[in-house]
Amino acid sequence: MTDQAADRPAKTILRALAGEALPVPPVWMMRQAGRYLPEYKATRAQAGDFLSLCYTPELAAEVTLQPIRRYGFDAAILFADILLVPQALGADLWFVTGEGPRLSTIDGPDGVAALKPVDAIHETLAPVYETVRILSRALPRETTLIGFAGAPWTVATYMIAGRGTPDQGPAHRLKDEQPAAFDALMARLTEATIEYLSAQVQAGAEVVKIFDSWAGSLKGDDFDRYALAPAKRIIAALKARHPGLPIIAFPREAGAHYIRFARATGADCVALDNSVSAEWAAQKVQVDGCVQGNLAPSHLVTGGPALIAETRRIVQAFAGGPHIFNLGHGITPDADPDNVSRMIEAIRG
Ligand code: 1CP
Repeated sequence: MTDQAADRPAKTILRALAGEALPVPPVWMMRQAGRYLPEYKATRAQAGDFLSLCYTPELAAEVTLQPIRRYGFDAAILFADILLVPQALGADLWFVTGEGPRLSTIDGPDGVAALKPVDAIHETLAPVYETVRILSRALPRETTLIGFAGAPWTVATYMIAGRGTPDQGPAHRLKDEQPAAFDALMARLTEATIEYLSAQVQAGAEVVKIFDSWAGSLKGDDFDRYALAPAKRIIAALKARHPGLPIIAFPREAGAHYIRFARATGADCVALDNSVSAEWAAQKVQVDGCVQGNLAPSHLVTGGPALIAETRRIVQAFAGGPHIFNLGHGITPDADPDNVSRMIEAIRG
């Protein structure tokens, strides 16, 4: 008699992250819990506002589980936000409906000096760890739980400007005009990110992902110094504390830098935005390990034959190596939930 439990293959996401090319790639979506889902909107209304949703473990766990129930994704991503870390370091944070996040701003050394020490973050972030604990008990056994944080550069862009910016101008100015203050902020965020992700792993996260959404605005040496080096430091520290922990990194719009980033940071997987072609990335990036991506989120709004053709093309392009199917960026609120089902059907056939 074979032992069914022992025979069960390891979770598909973990197999892909370990370097296995699977006949059907595992799939999840960035922002899979979100406003395109009516059940998300209902739970968010129950929470009152976005931050209350993030800090109420039962409700944050509920919205994390909603897309798993509806679609059977291979991974669940913790519901939280990258801007909870600045708040835990003492920044004011609020969300303006229909506009996005607002924070108190940092424009020099005094602002950095006023931040709380890294050890203090757990006080604010404890509910997030509780969400992870609830999820690690509640998820189906085949579903992988992904924790996450923003990368130091991306988080710094919001802390410096006090909001999202099209070109990250204020952060570039602080970096170029007051490098000591900027470096101190980056150092504090790098250490806070290590502590935050490590606590998520202790609570039950099986994989962590580092989102550097604005890495593309770092050019030349700046990319190495402020995107590649912090990622390398965070990954090395996490792997020293949690041997074997798989890590996904997303240096969005890194372009040709993706190749060096994948080799140099020690990430087990790089997430690809949709500005790079799957065929290029298969040749240049996937040779160094697992890749994740890279369907343009707009296809989930427009649907039709283009959604199916593009989904199949990406699956085909990456079929020769380890691949986790995902979008090139987050799904948008105007996406049609039925198009997500059609995408999954095109992947799993
Ligand atoms: O109205 C609402 O309900 C809030 C919309 C929303 C959601 C659903 C925000 C505000 N954050 C989130 C959740 C979130 N954010 C997750 C949860 C898990 C999931 O993917 O399902 C994750 C991983 C994030 C990460 C995040 N937040 C990033 C990095 C990824 C990316 O999309 O580039 C960034 C840049 C943020 C900041 C942020 N939070 C929210 C918004 C609208 C933004 C972007 C602001 C801007 O445009 O600059």
